[in-house]
Parts: sequence; structure tokens; C-alpha cells
Amino acid sequence: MFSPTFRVRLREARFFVAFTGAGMSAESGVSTFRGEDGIWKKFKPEELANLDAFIRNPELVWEWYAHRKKILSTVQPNPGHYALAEMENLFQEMHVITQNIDNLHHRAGSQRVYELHGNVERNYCIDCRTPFTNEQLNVEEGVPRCAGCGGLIRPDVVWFGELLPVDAWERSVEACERADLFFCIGTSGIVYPAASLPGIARRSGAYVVEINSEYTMLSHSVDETLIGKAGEILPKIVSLLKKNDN
Ligand code: BJW
Ligand code: ZN
Repeated sequence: MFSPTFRVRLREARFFVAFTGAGMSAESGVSTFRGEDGIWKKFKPEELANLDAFIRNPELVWEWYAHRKKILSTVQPNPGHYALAEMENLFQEMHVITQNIDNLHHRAGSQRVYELHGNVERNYCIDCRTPFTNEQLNVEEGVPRCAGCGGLIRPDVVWFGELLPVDAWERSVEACERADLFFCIGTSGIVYPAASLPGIARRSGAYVVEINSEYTMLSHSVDETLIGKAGEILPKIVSLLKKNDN
């Protein structure tokens, strides 16, 4: 399944970056956004994933996040997440850049993770920016309000039209510029500016490999695409790396 060029680039890589999207967590039972079973088939992003929608109808947005937080509290990392965590020991330097808000890379043991679209385990007051954990809120009882100022509390995720966290973004760009091997895993490559990262890595000299269950917007601009499930392909790559080590 792996091309000769892939094997050579894998063997020679020192600085590895994994860029992940919703497909990375699909095998953990987390729905993707787009496609046949995607959550945007049932819910409209413009009604749920932007600040105006939240201000207009915080009850609806919180109902949706309470539902997703509940599902996410029950899921576990899958073999793909564990494979990436193990890869930290198999390259000189490795960074994970994720669009996912599900915290599963951290839970699998990855140490250097940049979360571009936030983390569903955090929340903050839109007026005074006080942070709140999920445990501090009772989202089952409706829209949570800040104990300090009475402001609306929102999930600490990035909605459409909002800037990405500056620190995570700058570190991600720097990692892409330094990478010699770059994987885009389980992302449709539709949402910007995240979708520009594979291009930055490739222009900086990285060998860019896409791992996805189907071809995407990114496929024409990567060095190769491996079609299949992340949770199946990544453990095979770990085995290959370990063989190289011996
Ligand atoms: C598998 C698999 C398996 C399945 N194994 N693979 C034109 C108009 C208006 C705005 C824009 C515009 N052009 C660009 C913009 C900006 C906008 C944007 O990109 N829009 C596009 C949709 C057009 N971007 C933004 O607004 C961003 N901010 C920004 O640009 O700031 C500057 C700015 C400021 C002011 C004004 C305008 C700009 C912010 C983007 C925030 C995205 N937020 C979300 C929600 C997060 C919170 C939450 O979850 O509730 O992030 S949207 C959603 O999409 C989520 C994801 O992280 C993101 C990417 O999705 P992803 O991960 O790629 O998932 P899918 O479902 O698309 O794909 C899954 C893939 O997995 C598929 O390919 C499957 O085949 C594959 N797969 N199983 C391997 N087992
Ligand atoms: Zn407040």
C-alpha cells in the first residue's frame, strides 16, 4: 500500500507534522461535519456556528453544544490517535495541528498539540472573558450565565468569521515551514485558514501525504493520497517506522 517514495520520505523524515480534521475522530464515533452522515446535513452552520446566531438564539446554540458535549464525554481515542501519539517517539520532532475540538489527541497522549478551532471542554464569558470548565456549568438547565458579570457564557470554539487563536496559528505555521514530512488526515480541506497549511508545508519543502477515506479539495495539491481509514492506516505507518528503526 505504501509507495517507494513514501517509504524513503518516511525513513528520512526528522520533523513531522500531522494536521487532522473530523475524519480523525470518526472511528471514535464522533460525527464529521460534511458528507452523507455529516452533522451539517441535519443542522445549518449559519444558524449554529457563528456569533450572530449565538446572540440571536443562545438557547438553540447551547442545546446543540450540550448534546455534542454529552456525546464527546463518552467517546475514546481510536487506534489512529494512539498511533500519532506513539510517533512522537519515532521522529526527532513532531507536532500535531488539529481542527478538532474533541480533545482526543491529548487524551491519547500527544504532547505538542495546536488546537486551531478551540476545545469543547472549555467555555468563557463573552463579556469579561472569565473561563469556565464544563463541570462549572449546568448546560442541561439552559443557557449558562457568568457568576461574576451575568454575561452569556459560550463554548471556547472558533465559529465562522472568527479569528483563530493567534498562538496556535503562529506555532502551526512555523511547524509547517520547518516540516519535512506532513500528513493531512481526515479533513475535507474546505475551511480556511486551516486548509492553507498543507500548501505552506509543501512550498517549504515538506513531502505532503493525505490520508482520507475519499479524495478531497486537497488531493490535487498533495504529493500523494492514501485512501482508507485513519485508524487503520496510521498504525501500519507506525509498524513501518519501527521496522526502519531496527
Ligand atoms: C475520514 C474518515 C476516516 C471520514 N479516516 N478520513 C467565504 C464567505 C464567508 C467566509 C469565508 C469565505 N471563504 C472563506 C471564509 C472563511 C471561513 C471559511 O473557511 N469558510 C468556508 C466554509 C468557505 N473561515 C472562517 O470563518 C474561519 N475564520 C477566519 O477565516 O477568520 C478570518 C475572518 C474574520 C472575519 C471575517 C471573515 C474571515 C473560522 C473557521 C471556523 C471553523 N469552525 C468549525 C466549527 C468548530 C466548532 C464546532 O465544532 O462546533 O470547525 S466549522 C467545522 O469545519 C469545524 C471543523 O474543524 C472544520 C473543518 O472540517 P473538517 O475537519 O475538514 O471536517 P469535514 O466533515 O469537512 O471532513 C471530514 C473528512 O474526513 C472528509 O474528507 C471525510 O472523507 C474524511 N473521513 N471518516 C479518514 N475514518
Ligand atoms: Zn463575565
